[in-house]
Amino acid sequence: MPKALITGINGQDGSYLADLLLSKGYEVHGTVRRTSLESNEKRQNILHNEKHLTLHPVMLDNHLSVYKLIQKVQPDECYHLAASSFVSYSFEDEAATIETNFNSTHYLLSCIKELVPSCRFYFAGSSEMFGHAVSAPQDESTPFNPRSIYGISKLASYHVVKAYRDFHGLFCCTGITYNHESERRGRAFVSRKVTTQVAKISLQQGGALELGNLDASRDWGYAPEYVEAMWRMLQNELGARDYVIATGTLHTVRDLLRVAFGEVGLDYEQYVTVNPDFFRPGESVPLVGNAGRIKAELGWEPRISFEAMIQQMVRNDLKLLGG
Ligand code: G4F
Repeated sequence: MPKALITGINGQDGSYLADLLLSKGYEVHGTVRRTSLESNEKRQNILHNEKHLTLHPVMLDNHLSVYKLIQKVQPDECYHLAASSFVSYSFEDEAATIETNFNSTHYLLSCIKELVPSCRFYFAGSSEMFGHAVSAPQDESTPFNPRSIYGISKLASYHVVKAYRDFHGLFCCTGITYNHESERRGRAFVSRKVTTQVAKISLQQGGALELGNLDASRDWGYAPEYVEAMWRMLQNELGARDYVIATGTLHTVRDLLRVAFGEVGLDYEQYVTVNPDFFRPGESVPLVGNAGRIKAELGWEPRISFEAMIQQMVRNDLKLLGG
């Protein structure tokens, strides 16, 4: 039975990946923060499968803890998804973002090299590595140009992954994922913020919805499909390669509002107010990915449409609220 280690197993992607790997017969281990063990709510994405998982409360920004983890688990595959993942432009968050996102990647790779060099390693990169992109759509050969500490921390990790592949011969690779959403998405991200509030409004449990730039656009895909791409990357017979994981289609926040409010028969213009506090720095070139390489080499492509995904998220939030 192959053994997989997922960092950040209780997050959106970690939990879907755990479901997928269990269904494929893997022994699945995952890291969580110690505080997550004290709260069922923080583990709500994995509670349904928890008895089949082995959880490890580990500080990933501590080298010795990571060493002991790898020594204990001896994984065949490691999916490094844990990260401080909200793209903040606040200076206060910088040190923590770098420590969590960069050091954890380096510590995991250095321990894998020492203890279990045959372990295959996936790193969760991000379209934020393209940041102020030089062209659109972006693919694996587009120059990186991060615009946030989050993007910089991901790009630095990408280079460490590449170095361990090129200089130490490890099977390690980076998936450059664009935004991916689902019923398990955190409520600070715009898709879930909207679908939760739409459900509340429809059930007369909530009022106005405050958002930032309604004309901001993103390449939004469906998280369960993206974790399948991650798994395929570690089975790659061509060797360890980096891939862009995206839909190739842009939608605006306004499109998101139309679909979400439309699902409950309401007009978003009656409920939405714009708050400049939620605005981000402007974008002249949109972040939209070309996933042609992963389609050609691994046969992966997105299936569910943006509209169907958002409608499904609204229906799920209605159900959670008892509607
Ligand atoms: O949902 P968001 O906060 O996601 P963002 O910043 O694009 O980051 C997500 O995707 C990245 C790429 O995969 C990941 F690296 C990252 O970890 C995370 O998963 O914002 C999406 C868009 C932005 O353009 C934002 O300006 O929505 C716009 N937006 C407009 N009003 C808002 C709001 N975003 C949030 N969170 N809240 C608003 O009220």
